[in-house]
Amino acid sequence: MLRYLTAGESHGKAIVAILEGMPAGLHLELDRINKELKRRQQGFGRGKRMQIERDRGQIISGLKNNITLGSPIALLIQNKDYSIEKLKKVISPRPGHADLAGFLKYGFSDIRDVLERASARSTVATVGIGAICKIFLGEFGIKIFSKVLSIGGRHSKQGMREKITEAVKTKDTVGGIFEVVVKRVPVGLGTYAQPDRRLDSRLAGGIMSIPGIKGVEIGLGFDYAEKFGSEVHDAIYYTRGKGYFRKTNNAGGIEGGISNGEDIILHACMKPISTLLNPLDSVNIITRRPAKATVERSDICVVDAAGVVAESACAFVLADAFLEKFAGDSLKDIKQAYRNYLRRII
Ligand code: EPS
Repeated sequence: MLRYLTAGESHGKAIVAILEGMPAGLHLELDRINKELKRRQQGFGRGKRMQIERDRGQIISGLKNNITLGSPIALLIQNKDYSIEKLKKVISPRPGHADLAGFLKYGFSDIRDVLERASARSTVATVGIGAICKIFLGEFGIKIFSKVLSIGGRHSKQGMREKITEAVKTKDTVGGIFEVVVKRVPVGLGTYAQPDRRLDSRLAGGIMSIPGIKGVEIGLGFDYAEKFGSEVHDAIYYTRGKGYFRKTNNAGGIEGGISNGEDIILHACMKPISTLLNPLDSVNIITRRPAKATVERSDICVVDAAGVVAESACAFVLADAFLEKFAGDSLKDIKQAYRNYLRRII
């Protein structure tokens, strides 16, 4: 239904994304996209690059007078730090990064050719696309939020800040866990009918595609493994007018690969950034002798930003699943299909 492609190197001219399958008739304001891009740049522990960039999108196709045409939407975000040709060669791979595997896979002589595309800079495109999907979902009252739950094992706001400050002082990095919540999702997005169409596998895949993510949980997640069925499954109730509902939401809004009408709740774990100012042991790829890993400008902690990117990844998956269920070429047709469906199920 919906698909997108991104292009661009971290220090290339720009990051580009093309979104295809957005219906005609959706009102898109660039300001809304730029607000999301700005949210991605924030958070305690970001590096110097975020002081250089002022990420702003340009929509270069698919829109007329701020209304979508149903044709592909191309979004371009320029890099202020366009310097790819001038940057020094990288010869000691960073443990934890794509550096070594990418270098061996593609047969490069400079690890920079890996890291320029493997960089989390590409998440600008995910957020741009996600912002458009959020505007679409907003037409149906669906809203997506995220928050950081812990940093380096600390759960209080003060504790999280302390952990990041400690990482800055010790020239280290730190990861954490964030939560994504989606509200007012209708019953029936995704399906058990094929493994690749399950909503849970698609959401988990979307979040796992963000650099640095090492685990995703839905609802109770790994805690399910420690309980009896009678303790965890969400009992079903019905009231006239309100329809079916639950008093608990351990399933995180998804059962059998289908949204069940409750909030969708996801948790994800982000590893500490792999560029360390106090580098780990590595190997020089030219001499193959021991060397310290490359030190590049980077961030100390990006869990906050990862939450924003994950909101976007989820927005794309949900917009795709929504269009699958309520297919139509124009927003008007989709709204009609949605109304008919709600009338039937309540
Ligand atoms: C990022 C841009 C990058 C990094 C970071 C995220 O900019 P630069 O490499 O010029 O400092 O700050 O990327 C990574 C941490 C990574 O591992 O790739 C951004 O725009 O978010």
